[in-house]
Amino acid sequence: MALLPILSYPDPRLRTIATPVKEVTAEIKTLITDMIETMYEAQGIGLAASQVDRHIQLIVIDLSEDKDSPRVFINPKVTPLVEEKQSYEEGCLSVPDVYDKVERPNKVRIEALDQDGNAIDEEVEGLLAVCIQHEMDHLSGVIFVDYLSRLKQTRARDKVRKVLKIREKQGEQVAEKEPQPANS
Ligand code: K1U
Ligand code: ZN
Repeated sequence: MALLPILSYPDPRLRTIATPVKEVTAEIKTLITDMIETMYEAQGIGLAASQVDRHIQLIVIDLSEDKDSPRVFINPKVTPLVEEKQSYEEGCLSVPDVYDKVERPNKVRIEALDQDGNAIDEEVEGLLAVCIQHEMDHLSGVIFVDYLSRLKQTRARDKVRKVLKIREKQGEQVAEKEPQPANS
């Protein structure tokens, strides 16, 4: 098992659109295990492959208190089941220490495959509905701060920069910045 570096806002790689998984290979199974371990270590309740710089349609989520019930969603499709939206305070492992309210439909249908290729078709509400929509956004290159004001986005950028500096000083592993062309 391995811990994977998580990309931080505003890294442009977070804007990449994820492609469908064609086959659950041994390599994808290893990625799933590593993403679950990375999510637990970062104390998150979800993680999209995009956040670890793997641009495929793969999400892991664990809402259990004991962190012993990870769920895997491959090639997920999410359909809102209600028009009304509810506000929920969201966080993001790619935007550390920033929390804000986002409005989303509170009931959705999830269709996907699990890690063994079994079909998932569920109607869900509450935190799972919020979390799967947040993770689906990652697969489309959308980050929850995109729903906030410009001012809040600027503050989020500054906050992330500060948090990463502190983490680097503390010797924590942070994801390398995307290599820049020599003339930039
Ligand atoms: O995608 C991610 O970065 C994971 C993210 C999932 C998420 C949390 C809250 C609402 C929507 C999506 C996190 O796990 S953030 C850290 C966290 O554990 C958390 C933050 C706020 C509320 C509950 C949990
Ligand atoms: Zn996130």
